[in-house]
Amino acid sequence: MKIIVTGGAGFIGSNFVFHMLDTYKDYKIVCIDALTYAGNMSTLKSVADDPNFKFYKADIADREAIYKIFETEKPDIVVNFAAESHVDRSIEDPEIFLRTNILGTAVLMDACRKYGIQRYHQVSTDEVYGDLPLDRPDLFFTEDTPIHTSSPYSSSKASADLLVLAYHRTYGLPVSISRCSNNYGPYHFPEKLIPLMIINALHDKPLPVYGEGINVRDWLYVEDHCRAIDLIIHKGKVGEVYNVGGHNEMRNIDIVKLICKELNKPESLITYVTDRKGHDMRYAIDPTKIHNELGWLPETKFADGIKKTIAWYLENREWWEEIISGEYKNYYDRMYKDR
Ligand code: NAD
Ligand code: TDX
Repeated sequence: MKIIVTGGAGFIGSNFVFHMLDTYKDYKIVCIDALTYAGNMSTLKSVADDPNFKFYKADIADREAIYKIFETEKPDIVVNFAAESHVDRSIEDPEIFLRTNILGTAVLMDACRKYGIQRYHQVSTDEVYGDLPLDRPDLFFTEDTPIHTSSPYSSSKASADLLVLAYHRTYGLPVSISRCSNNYGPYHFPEKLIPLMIINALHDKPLPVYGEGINVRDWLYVEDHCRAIDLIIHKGKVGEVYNVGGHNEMRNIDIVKLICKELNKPESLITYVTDRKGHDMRYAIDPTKIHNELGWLPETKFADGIKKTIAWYLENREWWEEIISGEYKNYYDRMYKDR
């Protein structure tokens, strides 16, 4: 079995590469990644010499490059993680989100049609459903919840999902889609809430909480997401969407306070800053379908996962120190200086 994993030098993609190489000793994993600001070869260092692993630096929206790789590799399955993934960056400048997330998805699926494939899997997000009100804790996103997006990021991901389902109906492409809630764990890029707060707290820098900090996210340890995708590509039904989430809703402010506590830092570091434009209030996944059909359940409780994650950032300083010393500084200033 040969699997193309796009975006494998990013957060979830790299964790998926590790999971697959560990779990299936006879599978070949071919990673395609453009190595944007979010992709890092040092993340893949532990598998670089694995004979079952191969890496191509390429942009998924570059049709010629992608067709060439498919012609050479003839993959059985494609799992598409490659994306522009940060909501705040999409608010600043949407265009690259449209190119990578929509056009890139179309190019990959065209390559699948041209060269033949057993399965094309699209890694999507709960953000395509929009948000839920804080005063209705009884409401959850199911696979039948209408698409109703808020940001350029989520709109680009929703557009891609519609294209994936259209390619199934129109061309009979064997597709599946997973829509997962917020992930956390090793190799999470420092711009995102949990790593940003860990790294700032370690430097005794202000912890910038948007608005009142009462927005709710549904957190899942990254390895649990990887196991879900593994199950879907092997046993999930073609043409179907599967929601992935572990019923672990938390307010942003409570996460930040927990990080302060774990690192023994004062809560006085917390600084309330101007809210994100169009900020979604609450995400909450109903994972009944993937549980009933595929037997998936999350294995890592948040209390353990956050400890493991903090320990990882403490033990892997060189990984994130290199990132935050470069272009990231400009991003951070742009985003937070006058907020
Ligand atoms: P990430 O930003 O950490 O990684 C994205 C990777 O894609 C990087 O390695 C980057 O170099 C690569 N990439 C970007 N543009 C590319 C292009 N044009 N061609 C090839 N490679 C390109 O993102 P992540 O958090 O690992 O998210 C992975 C996927 O999972 C995304 O599709 C995202 O929408 C989805 N998702 C993320 C979360 C989350 O909480 N992080 C939750 C649900 C779904
Ligand atoms: O500095 C911050 N302060 C803050 O209060 C940052 C970076 C975030 N936040 C808030 C905004 C959100 O309510 O924390 C929450 C989480 O923010 P992000 O880490 O940016 O994640 P989110 O916007 O929820 O999107 C994530 O989950 C769904 C991923 O980045 C997406 O790729 C995924 O689809």
